[in-house]
Amino acid sequence: MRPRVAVLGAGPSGLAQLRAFQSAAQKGAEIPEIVCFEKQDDWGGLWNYTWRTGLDQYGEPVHGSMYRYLWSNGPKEGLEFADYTFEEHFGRPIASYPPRSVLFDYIKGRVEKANVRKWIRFRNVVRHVTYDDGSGKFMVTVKDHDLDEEYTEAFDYVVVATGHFSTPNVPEFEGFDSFNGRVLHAHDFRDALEFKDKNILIIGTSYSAEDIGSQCWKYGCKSVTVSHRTAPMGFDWPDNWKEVPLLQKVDRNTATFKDGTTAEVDAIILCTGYLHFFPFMAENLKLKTNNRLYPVHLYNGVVWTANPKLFYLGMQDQWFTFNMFDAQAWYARDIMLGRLDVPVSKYDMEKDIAHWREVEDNLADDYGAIDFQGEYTRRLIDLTDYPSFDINGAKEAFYQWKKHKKKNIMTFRDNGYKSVMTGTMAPVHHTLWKDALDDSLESYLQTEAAE
Ligand code: FAD
Ligand code: NA7
Repeated sequence: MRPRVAVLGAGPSGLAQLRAFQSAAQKGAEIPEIVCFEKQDDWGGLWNYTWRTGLDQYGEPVHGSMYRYLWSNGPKEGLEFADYTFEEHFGRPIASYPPRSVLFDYIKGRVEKANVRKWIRFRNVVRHVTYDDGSGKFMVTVKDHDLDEEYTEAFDYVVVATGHFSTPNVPEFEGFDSFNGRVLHAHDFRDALEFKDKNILIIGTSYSAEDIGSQCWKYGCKSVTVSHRTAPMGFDWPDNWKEVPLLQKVDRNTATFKDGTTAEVDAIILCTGYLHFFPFMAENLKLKTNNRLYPVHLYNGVVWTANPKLFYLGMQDQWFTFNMFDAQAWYARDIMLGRLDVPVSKYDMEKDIAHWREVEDNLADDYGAIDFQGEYTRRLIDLTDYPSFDINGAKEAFYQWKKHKKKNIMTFRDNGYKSVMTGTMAPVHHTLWKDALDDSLESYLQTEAAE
C-alpha cells in the first residue's frame, strides 16, 4: 500500500509541501498519496483576499487577515522561491515591494506549473486529528461543505500548515463596552478608507500596527495614535502621528493612557497579534506556543517530537517566509520518503530544541533574529535537494530594509534590492508608495505611471 500524507491547509506552507513532493516525483521518486485539505474556495492562504469578516458562508471562522491595499511589508528578495523566481513568473524583473495581488499571482504561478491542484480538496475543513496507536495511523475527520458531510480517513503522516496569523488575540480595556465608535482587531480590518477623516487609536507596536496605521495615513485618516505595552516603535512618523503609553481606559470617545495623557478617538484597532490555534488537533498532538522563532516541541522547527510522523510548517515568527517554508517542506518530505532520519530519542530532540531556544533568548536585536532565522533556513536547505541560494544575500536585503525603514517609514517601499536567485537588481517602481493608491496587479506591472 502506498503511504498516505494529509496536508492541512493550502497556503504558502501547504503548497510548499505539495511542490516538494511533486519535485521529487518529477525526478523519478515514488511518492506517497497526497491529500491536501483546504477550507477556503481557493489556494494561497492569507494571500487569497476575502472581503468577509467574522464567519464565512458556511459558518466557519474566516481565515483571511489581509486587507485591501496591502503591499509586502518586507522586500520580495527575502522571500523569493529558489526554484521559481519572480523573473521566471513575470517574464522580467519587477520592483521590490509588490502588493498582495502580485504576490498571490506569484504563489499561484509555481503550483500551477507543478500541476498539484488536483491533490487539494477545497471547502474541506479539518475538524479533528487523532493518532491511533494500534494501527499507527492518524485519523483525520473533515467536513466537506460541498456535500455537507463529515468523513474520516486514515493517514500515515500529517503535515499541519494552517498558519498562525488568523485567530486574533483580543485583549479588553476598561470602557470598551461603552465606547462610541468601532473597536476591531487587525484580523477584521479590510479597507483603510473606512477610517478616512477619523482619529484612530492603534494598540500594539508590531507589523500590523505599523502597516495598518500607515495604510490609514495613506488613505486620509485625520490622526493616528499608537499605544504601546512595552516600547514605542520609534520611527520618524508623519506630523499627525503620536506614540503613547498603554491605554488605561476609554470613556465615550476619550482614551486615557498610562502617563495620564488623553486623546479623542473615533475608532480603536487592536493590532495585538494572533494565537496559535489548532482546535482540530488532539491534545497530545497540539502545538501550544507563543509567536517566536523557535517554538516548543518541534525538532528542527518542524517535527513533532512526541510523534515524528507529524509535522508543523511555518509556525515560527517570520522574517523569512516562502523560502523558509520551502526549506521546511523539503525537509519534512525527505523524512517521509525515508531519506532523512530524526534522532530516535525524544530526549535528544528536545535537548536540541532547548539549545536553539536558548540561543534565540539571547539574541541582541532584530538583526540577530534575521541572522538566526537565515541560518536555520540554511541548515535545513543543506539537508535536501532544495536549490541552495545566497542566504547571506537575503539577510543583507533584510538588513537594508531595516535601515530604509529607520530612515523613513513612509518611503522604505520605494527602494529596490538585488535578487539572490538571479542577481538582477529590482527596478524602481513607477510611482512612490504613498502616491500609489491603486494596488492592482495591472497597475503594479505597468512600466510607467498612469497619466
Ligand atoms: P496561511 O497563509 O495562513 O495559510 C493557511 C491555510 O490553511 C489557509 O488557506 C487556510 O484556509 C487553511 N486552513 C486553516 N484552517 C484549516 C482547517 N481547519 N481545515 C482546512 N484548511 C484550513 N509574509 C510575507 O512574507 N510578506 C508580507 O508582506 C506579509 N504580510 C502579512 C500581512 C498580514 C496581515 C498577515 C496576517 C501575514 C503576513 N505575512 C507576510 C505572513 C504570512 O504568514 C505568510 O506570508 C504566509 O501566508 C504564511 O503561510 P501559511 O501557509 O503558513 O499560512
Ligand atoms: P505580532 O508581531 O505578534 O505583535 C503583536 C503586538 O501586539 C506586539 O506589539 C505586542 O506588544 C502587542 N500586544 C499583544 N497583547 C497586547 C496587550 N494585551 N496589550 C497591548 N499590546 C499587546 O502581531 P502582528 O499582528 O503585528 O504581526 C503578525 C503578522 O502579521 C506579521 O508576520 C506581519 O507580517 C503581519 P509587546 O511588544 O508584546 O508588548
